[in-house]
Amino acid sequence: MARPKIALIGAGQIGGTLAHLAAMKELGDVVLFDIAEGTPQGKSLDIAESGPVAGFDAVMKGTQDYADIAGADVCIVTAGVPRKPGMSRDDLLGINLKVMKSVGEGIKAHAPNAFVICITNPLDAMVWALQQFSGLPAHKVCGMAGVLDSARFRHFLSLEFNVSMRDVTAFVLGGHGDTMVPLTRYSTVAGIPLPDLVEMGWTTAEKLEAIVQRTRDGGAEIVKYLGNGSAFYAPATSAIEMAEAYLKDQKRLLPCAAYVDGAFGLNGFYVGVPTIIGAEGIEKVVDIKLSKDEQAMFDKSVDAVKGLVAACKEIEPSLA
Ligand code: A3D
Repeated sequence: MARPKIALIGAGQIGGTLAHLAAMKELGDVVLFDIAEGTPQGKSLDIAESGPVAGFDAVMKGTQDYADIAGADVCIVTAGVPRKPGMSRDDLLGINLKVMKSVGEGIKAHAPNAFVICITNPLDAMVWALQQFSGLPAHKVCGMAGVLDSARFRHFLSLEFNVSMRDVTAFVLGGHGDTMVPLTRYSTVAGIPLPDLVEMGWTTAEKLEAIVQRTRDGGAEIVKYLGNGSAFYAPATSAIEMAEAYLKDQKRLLPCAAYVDGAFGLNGFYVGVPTIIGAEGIEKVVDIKLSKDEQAMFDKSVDAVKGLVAACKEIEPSLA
């Protein structure tokens, strides 16, 4: 049986890391597409040349031609521009919306059966636009943010509790922006919910609130350090987890930006929610119960995403 085909649209910092991870994990053959001439070719050749040492079998190809993504099983989209210090994700909307139009049309023409994972910011609005431009079924188009935001939360919690990151589970829902909703009640250390750990004296409510805020600011913290781009190792690792769940039909329960129609009181809207990812794509949106406070935070986050979607419709009337 032929290996699965993974198309990476955008061969920048995240795209290159995705290609390396996909090859190292032998998820399939990789096509790296970018408008920057030479970049995808150079990165694919470099990764291919690591193959004999690392010991993986995967064909790597760099291209400027959408025809090369034909028949891709998975497309991961990072094309566009990242933030610079002082910018919010929302400042990228105008320029990245145009990029989503060309990428959506390329996927529609050459890889209409793919499972598409968008990473380009502002995430929730871009994944919505990408689904509209590509015309693919909504359950086959999703966005990566919740896995990353939850990973950041898990990392900070493991430092606070001095326990292995593997034993910390966490849920971050809502839009991928300043209004994201880290759910402390659904986050645990080996099953012990965070509010119980506060009662047990492992941490204080104040410290927990500071960790929640650091999670919300997690992207900006890295943008500030790097000075000329945004995070790429953890974002790429998170998207690869989602791609693997699809390719291996793992039925993973992962938070991601998915099309929600009916659950959480939403009708036809992309936002970060718990989902099950398997061979059918987004197989289910898991409608968990939220407390009054959590629902209010979630609603605020949804309103922020609605504002971005309205801005997209103003810029690109064909989306209205
Ligand atoms: P970067 O290293 O600049 O790579 C982007 C690549 O896209 C560049 O190589 C460009 O040449 C290429 N590109 C631009 N326009 C097109 C086009 N029309 N078609 C094909 N390729 C094009 O950025 P990056 O990899 O660091 O980040 C990529 C995106 O991910 C940015 O929008 C970031 O804001 C976003 N991002 C999202 C998260 C989430 O958690 C959602 C995290 C980190 C970064």
